[in-house]
Amino acid sequence: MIKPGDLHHADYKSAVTDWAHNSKDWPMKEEIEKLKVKSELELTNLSTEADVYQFKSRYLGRNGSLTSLIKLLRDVDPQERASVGAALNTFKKELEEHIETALLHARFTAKNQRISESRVDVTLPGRKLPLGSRHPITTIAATVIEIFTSLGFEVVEGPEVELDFFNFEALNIPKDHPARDMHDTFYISENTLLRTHTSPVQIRTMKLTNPPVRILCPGKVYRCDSDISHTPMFHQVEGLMVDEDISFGDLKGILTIAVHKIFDEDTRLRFRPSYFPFTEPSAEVDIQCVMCRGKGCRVCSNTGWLEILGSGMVHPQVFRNVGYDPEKVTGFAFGLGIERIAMLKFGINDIRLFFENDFRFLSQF
Ligand code: 2U9
Repeated sequence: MIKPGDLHHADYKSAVTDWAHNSKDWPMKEEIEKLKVKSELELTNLSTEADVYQFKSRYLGRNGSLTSLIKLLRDVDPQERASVGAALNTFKKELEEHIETALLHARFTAKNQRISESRVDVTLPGRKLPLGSRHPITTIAATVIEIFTSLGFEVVEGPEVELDFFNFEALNIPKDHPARDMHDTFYISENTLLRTHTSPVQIRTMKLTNPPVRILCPGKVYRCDSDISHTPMFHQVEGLMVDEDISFGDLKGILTIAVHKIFDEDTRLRFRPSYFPFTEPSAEVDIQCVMCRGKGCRVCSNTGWLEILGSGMVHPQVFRNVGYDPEKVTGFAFGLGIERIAMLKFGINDIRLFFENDFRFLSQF
């Protein structure tokens, strides 16, 4: 004879019903005990929350094993019904408590598993954040500034929008000079313009202070020009040294030290006569070509030399224009373009690359 305890849950209801209706030799309490043993065994095998809910539905669901037993209570001998009912009730309560405990356990286990799976390994190396770098123009400007400040020059800055007087007139640049033409200068009005060099900063400084003067004026300057070696804005560093008895020898000495520090200690340089309205005499400084070491190449137009800066002794008229007595003081001045130095040092052949902000270019520095 098939007994209810031998059956699977699906067969359970009908088998137990058959038995309850057909047989009186199968005590209900024994059946409860069997189901209890079976449920305890199953309870030990539950691991996930889903397992627990399935278990609950197998025993306490509408067609569950215990629910089926409870439904049979009305067929039980009336004398035994109360005690069987109490036994069923106790079993149901125990089962509900076990289910609650199993649920808590399953949730706890699942949570622990989630935590251990997502645990951060603090010994792993951190993710590298992309690190920016200095713009090559900033690097060269900083190098030049460091060299001259270590030689006793003080950095002074001034406005980029200037008066014609400070940018041209005071610097002895005549009215008919091509630099004053609309094609070379960005005019804001008849009398105001974007400075074409940082020289007006030296004029302003001299008008405000008495000699001695030893200043360095870095900054942006503007010229109406654009091609492979010119941009409408570029950076200059200009310097001025004024005192009693400053000579062309001082100019040569200071600029030789600076050029050797900017390039190489054994870089050959030469002072070549030139002309600027604001200096007399004037000289341009050439270095031996950094590409061919003087042999002659495309970069130096086969001359073996590269022009890197302009210089000269401050013109007496410039001193008069700022109220200095040219009989009492002398001085030298110089100017260099930062982009040009950067192009030579880094081997860049197009000045426009500095301002296009192409990451492939910038990330090389
Ligand atoms: C005062 C007196 C004299 C500054 C000077 C140069 C020569 C010069 C160029 C270099 C390359 C400009 O950037 S560039 O295109 N500069 O050749 N500049 S002497 O002379 C001064 C400045 C201020 C009061």
